[in-house]
Parts: sequence; C-alpha cells; structure tokens
Amino acid sequence: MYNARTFAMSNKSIYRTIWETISGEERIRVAVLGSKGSGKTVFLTSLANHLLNHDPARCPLNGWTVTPAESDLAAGVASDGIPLYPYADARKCLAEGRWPRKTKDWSVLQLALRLRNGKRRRDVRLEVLDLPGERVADFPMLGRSYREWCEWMGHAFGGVFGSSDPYKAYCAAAASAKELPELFAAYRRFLADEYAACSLSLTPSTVKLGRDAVSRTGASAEDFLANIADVPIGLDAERQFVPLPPACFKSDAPCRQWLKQFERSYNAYRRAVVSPIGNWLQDVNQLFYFVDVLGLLQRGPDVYNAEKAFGAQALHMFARPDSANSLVRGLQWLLDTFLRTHVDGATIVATKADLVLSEENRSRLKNLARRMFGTALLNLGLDERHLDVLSCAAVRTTDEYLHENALGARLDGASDAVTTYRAADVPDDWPDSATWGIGDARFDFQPTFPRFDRREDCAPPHLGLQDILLRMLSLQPV
Ligand SMILES: Nc1nc2c(ncn2[C@@H]2O[C@H](COP(=O)(O)OP(=O)(O)OP(=O)(O)O)[C@@H](O)[C@H]2O)c(=O)[nH]1
Ligand SMILES: [Mg+2]
Repeated sequence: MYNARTFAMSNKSIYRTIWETISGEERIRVAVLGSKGSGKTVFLTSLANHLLNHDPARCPLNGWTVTPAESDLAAGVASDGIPLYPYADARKCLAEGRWPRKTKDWSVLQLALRLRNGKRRRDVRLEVLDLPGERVADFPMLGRSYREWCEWMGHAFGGVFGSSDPYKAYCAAAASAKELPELFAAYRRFLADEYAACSLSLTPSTVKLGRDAVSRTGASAEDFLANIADVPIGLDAERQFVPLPPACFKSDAPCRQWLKQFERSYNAYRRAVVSPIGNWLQDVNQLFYFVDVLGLLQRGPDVYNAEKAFGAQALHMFARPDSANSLVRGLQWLLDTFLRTHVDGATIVATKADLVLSEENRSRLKNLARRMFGTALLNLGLDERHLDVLSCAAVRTTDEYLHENALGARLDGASDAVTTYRAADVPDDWPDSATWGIGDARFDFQPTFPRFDRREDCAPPHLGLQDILLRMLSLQPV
C-alpha cells in the first residue's frame, strides 16, 4: 500500500518547482469557488484593490507590506489565452455604489506583488480564479469519459445528491425514447424539475448559463422549462448530448444508437468549456470555498441541502488520493504526485458578514459554515492545521450601532440615503427543517449596497479580509 502523505515530496508539480526556481518568483494559485451569488467576484475586486493599494492600517498583515511589482501585471497580459479578470469594471461598479454584474465567463486575476517585512522580501505572482458558480456543476466531467460521466450522473442523482425522482422519470423516458427530440425534451424536463427543487447541479451548465452567458431562471419549473426551450444541451444545436442511463448501454436498447454521437458531442463540450478550467485547477495550491450562510437561512432547507451537496462535490475535486493498492494505481499516483500540484490549504468562508451585528453573530456564522462543510473539509485528506473556516465581508456596507443594537446601510440601490435598522440574529445551529421554510421571518437579512470612497487608491472597508490574505499569502509574523 502506497500512502500519499508518506511519499509526497512536494505539494507542487515538478514543472511548477522548476518554473519558480528559474524565475525567482513564487507562484500562488488560488481557486475561489462557491455557488452563484456567494460573493466571489466582490471578494476578488476588494482583494485586488487592497493588494494594489495596500494600507496596513486598513488591512494589517502581520507587519508585511505589499506593493505591486514593477512589471505590473495588474494592467494585464493574458497568459495561455486565459481571460483576465475585469478588475477595472468591477471596481468602477463598487465606486458607483452598485455591485459588480453576475460573472458570465471564467477569468483569472493575476498580480505580481512584492511582499516586505523588515529585511524579508518575497516576490509573488498571485493568480486567483473567478468563474460563474454554475460552471462548478460541470466539474464531474473532468477526467471522465462519456460513459463514466453517465455512470456518475446515475450515482449522483441516485444517491450522492439524494435519490431524485425526476432523474428516475428521465431514465424511464430515455430507455423508451425513439427520437432525439423526445429524449432531449425528457432531459429538459428533468433539469426543470431539479431546478424547481433548488438543485445547483444542473449540467451541462450552458443550459442554465447559455453560451451567450445569459442566466436562465424562472419562478417555477414550467417557467424555467420555457426559458431553456431553445438553449442547446451542449455546445450548439448540432452537438447536443444527455447522459444515457444504464438500460441504454444494452446491445438491443433503441437509445444505444445515440451513444457514438453523444460521445463526440460530450468530448467537444468538455474540451471547449470544462477542460481549460480543469487544466488551470490542476496547479492550484490554495482552495477557498465561499458560502452565503445568511442567504441559505433565508431560502430554507431545500436550498441548504442543494448547497451542501454542491459544495461537497466541488471540494471533493481537490481531495488528495491517499492510497493506491495496485501497481498500476501506484504508478498513476506517482505520476500524479509529480505532475500535479496538490492543495496545501482549504478554507471555507462565510461571506457577507457585514449583514449581521456583532462579533457574536459573526462567530455563529462561522459555526454554521463549519457544521455544513466540516466533514467535506476533513475528507480532503489534508492535515487539520491547513483547514480553516472564516467569516468575511469583502466590502463592508454597514455601520454598527452596538448601543442601539442596530445597523446602518444603504438599503436601496437608487438612493444614497442610509437607513438604520435592527438586524436579524444568526441562530446557534441550522434550524430544524420541520419549522424552517422559505423566507422565514427570523432570518430577514436585508441586502445592502456599497458606499465608500470613490478614489481607487482607497480600498473598500471590510471585515476579516486580512485573515484570508494571511492564509492565502502565508504571511506569518517575522
Ligand atoms: N453586504 C455584502 N453583500 C455582498 C458582499 N459580497 C457580495 N455581496 C452580495 O452578493 C451578491 C453576489 O456577489 P458576487 O460577488 O457577484 O457573487 P458571485 O459568487 O461572484 O456570483 P456568480 O458570479 O453568479 O457566480 C452581490 O451582488 C451583493 O448583493 C459583501 O461583502 N457584503
Ligand atoms: Mg461572480
């Protein structure tokens, strides 16, 4: 039995180690993942703003100071054809008192930074991924052939995400389908029913977030179904694919006729949409999973369950293989260890912490995030010292009036007026699902709008951003 923890020589791939040795620059590659609306883009914008204009009084980093390196990657040259994170646009939105738009495509923030603390100096190239939350649903395609993906779908919707009646109905319809439109209609029906049941794992994600990057939503399954009626299930109308259930793999099954075609369309989709992100993720050394705990409390148990399954699935991608009990798997493991960087830290971040009053509430926020994802974190196979749960508001929008037990914030995007209001409290534990429903009045955490200095060199006020940065950049006190 080969044990990865015993044999691992480095978390970094050989390629990466050579690159760093030659360039003299340390590279820190960070994946920021989370479902849609969890706060990833706002975080990236605030993070870049703070690092490009570091003010130790606003963001103390254990005595370290950060300056952009002369090569100034902030202005940005895309490397490897990867889109660069549109920082300037997002920062402009914040300065105008609006939130950045929903992310449509994946991008990478690249910053060349010089870190100093007394005599110590480090040159770091920081790379942080931003992607639309919907794309995470396609991650199971990584490293899976079409057939393996079909098996995974059966496994996921027949157990991992809970046993799904819409999936069972889809499988029955697929097994007897005679024409492709019939099969595609059955799969769309399944997606719509899953959507209505709050599932976040709608794949291929281009059905939800079309190739035109317009997010398809709807108030009900029927609304959603109508909104995805013309969206191809795949790259385009000619290259559509759906998972075939096990019954279709039998030699006499009518649905088997589509196997080859779906294999081709699936491969094309994986190559164009999923693999570029997957390749980038292969070299990630820090993982941050964002969760909007307050939003979950507001939206009730179905969304909670969907988020929990979704997050566990996203985290699982980074699990370190811990053993290999055959020679072939042992060799695979060795290759993997040398070619692939393994995450050396994972952090769950409960976002939007400025929507609650007091440290006590923020600490409960962290506890809820820990209860939700603690097991998924431990399953990563990392030493517990490298796992953490934090709470953060990347952009602090509220003022606290502790003596009045109130918050002050802009509650209306169109007006600059600040309203003072009594903020809801975070519970000690996740509510009992029997008494917890959508829009529970106990969890009325009001959405707010940003308000802060428009000057670019004055980065947004925040709560707890420094704790994330200390981890991300490994900034120990000197
Ligand atoms: N009060 C407060 N609200 C926040 C903060 N961060 C995000 N929000 C709110 O959450 C919304 C979504 O934030 P985004 O950063 O766009 O979310 P995302 O994870 O990038 O979402 P996708 O692009 O859809 O995957 C924003 O429009 C704000 O309403 C924060 O620090 N404080
Ligand atoms: Mg985004």
